[in-house]
Amino acid sequence: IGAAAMGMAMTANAADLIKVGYAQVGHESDWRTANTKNYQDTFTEDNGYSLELVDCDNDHAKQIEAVRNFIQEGLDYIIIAPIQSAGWDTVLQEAQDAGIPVIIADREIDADESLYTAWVGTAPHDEGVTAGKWLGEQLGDKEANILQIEGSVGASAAIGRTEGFQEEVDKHDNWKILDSQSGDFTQDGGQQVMESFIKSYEGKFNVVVCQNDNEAYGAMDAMDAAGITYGVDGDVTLISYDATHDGLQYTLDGKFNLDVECNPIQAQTVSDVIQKIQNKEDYEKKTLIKDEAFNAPGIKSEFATEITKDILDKRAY
Ligand code: GZL
Ligand code: ZN
Repeated sequence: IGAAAMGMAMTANAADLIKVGYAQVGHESDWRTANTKNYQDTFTEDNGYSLELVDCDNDHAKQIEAVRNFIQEGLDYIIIAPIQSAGWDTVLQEAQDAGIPVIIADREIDADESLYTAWVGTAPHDEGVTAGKWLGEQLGDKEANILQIEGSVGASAAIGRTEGFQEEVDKHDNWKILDSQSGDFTQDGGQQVMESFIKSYEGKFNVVVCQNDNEAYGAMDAMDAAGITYGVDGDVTLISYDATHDGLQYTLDGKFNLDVECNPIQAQTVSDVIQKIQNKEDYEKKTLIKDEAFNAPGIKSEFATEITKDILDKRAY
């Protein structure tokens, strides 16, 4: 075809772009930052999209409002990473009535699955089970007095990790979770909760579980300030989740004993679902993003891989 016609075909004008809204949790953690960047790098005009990403600042009401605005704007697709699992039926029904497909991403919601088109995310329950199985393998029949810093209240990522880990705790009659409080997936939250734990339980705990790397950074600061040692050469076994770059660096350095991965690189998988819907092809209702677990060098485990500099350098986030 002539150059002019080719020119027309090549420049996808605004009308051809698929209009996508992403109601993002917020900016609470390095994991979230990596997830946001991944969407911005994937849902580009070159890839045929116009992306409206709204940071909902960890506020459920703001997230509902963002979705309502997407509906008003008549976007083609709405993606939601739900801050909390509860409270979605009404707005999902509104999106469905407006004929806009909704994809739930990253976390889970407590809503009938007929209310959304597809789900792409990870398995926090299994992540919690992995942490518990690894701890059991490493402790043998030694006792565990555990302090847990949970993620954001009502978030499936926190609920799942708590429940999965609890299943493993219940298998050991000499394990006890002394206390478990939310650090809201933030470094400040982790530090504040750990400081209060130290006041109540100093000298009584030998395991700290943080439900994301940023909370673990805060917990390390609090333990450093109290002269409590942790990691492979410390008195306290430190377990974290996310396996972000800095979390794996601490694992490589032996400060974290274990970091259970939760992979934020999910945008391409979501885009693939959208493309199938666009092309009226069959697509999976649910797609699980695979996770691994990494432990400090020198630790042999059936449930985790020894982190190496090489693995760290290859990490996408
Ligand atoms: C997990 C994700 C969680 C991360 C946190 O799927 O939703 O939210 O574990 C993030 O770091 O804040
Ligand atoms: Zn289970």
